[in-house]
Amino acid sequence: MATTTTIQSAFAQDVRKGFTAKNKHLSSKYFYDDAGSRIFMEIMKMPEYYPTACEFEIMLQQSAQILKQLQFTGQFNIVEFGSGDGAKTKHLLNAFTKAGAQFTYIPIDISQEAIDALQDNITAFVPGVDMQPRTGDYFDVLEELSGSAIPNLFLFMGGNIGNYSHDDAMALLLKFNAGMKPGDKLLMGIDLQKNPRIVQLAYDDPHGITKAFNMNLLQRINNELEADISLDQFDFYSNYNPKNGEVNSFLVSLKKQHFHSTVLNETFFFEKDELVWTELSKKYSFTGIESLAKEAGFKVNHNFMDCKHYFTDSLWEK
Ligand code: AVJ
Repeated sequence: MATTTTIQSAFAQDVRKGFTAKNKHLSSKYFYDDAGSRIFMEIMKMPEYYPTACEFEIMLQQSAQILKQLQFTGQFNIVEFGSGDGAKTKHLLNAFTKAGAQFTYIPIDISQEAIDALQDNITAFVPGVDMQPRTGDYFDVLEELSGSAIPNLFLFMGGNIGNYSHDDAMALLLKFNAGMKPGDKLLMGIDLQKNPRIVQLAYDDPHGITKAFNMNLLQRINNELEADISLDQFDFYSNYNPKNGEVNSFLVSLKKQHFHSTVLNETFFFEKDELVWTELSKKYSFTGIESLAKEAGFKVNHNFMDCKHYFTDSLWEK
């Protein structure tokens, strides 16, 4: 009998695994296809979604203090993990340049398109900046830099750490730490615990943009895995628990139903009101930040916060 082996994408495999699990789930990393990235840009423009404006304020107003706190004397590298469009980072680079700092900016992103846009954006705003962009894996670049004696500032902005469970965050931070030498710094965007209504509204907005962001996962399954999901048979639910700082987001099946994927050659079944967990967005307390840093082998140098104290760019030292 002939056997056929089909090599399936990570997305296909994760949909198969996540949609047959007892508690259905799909990783939030799959939000960011082209359509999803456009929806995320809409989220960042919403007044309810405070993290973007907060981190922007920190970059605009406190970059000179951040530079001072680094206590780097000569030439250094600024290595950014997941650089995006540089809208916030360009203010940091601009302030550093104006203060006379001597650095090479090394943004790393998986998307070449993102890197190209970033390069135009940064060079227009910070003329003469020494920029050496890379596409691909963060840890390949970390490995590459590890032989050099030049101090590094690593940037992990935007609050992406919030998408990681404690164990996954620890695994990531330990990998960062392993690629750093003593004295290297990590500046990480972290969303802080605050009035629960403010957090709830940011992740369950009245415009339905966050709902569309989540529903796009189903559209993506339809498109890429040739599935026949009726999007109007699913809803979106998001909830902030101020006791543990977790926002958890879900898709909700509005009826007992199934869909079929031609690519996966499989049918997936849902009960009425069954959930698909799509995202964790964890909010930290200062003690939570301290213990995370300590457990991963870092010392917290300083928390740079916006004026409302909603968000911190936390500066850590190895
Ligand atoms: C890009 C991961 C920081 O969790 O706040 C926004 C993504 N999800 N609204 C976040 C997101 C819902 C965002 N991060």
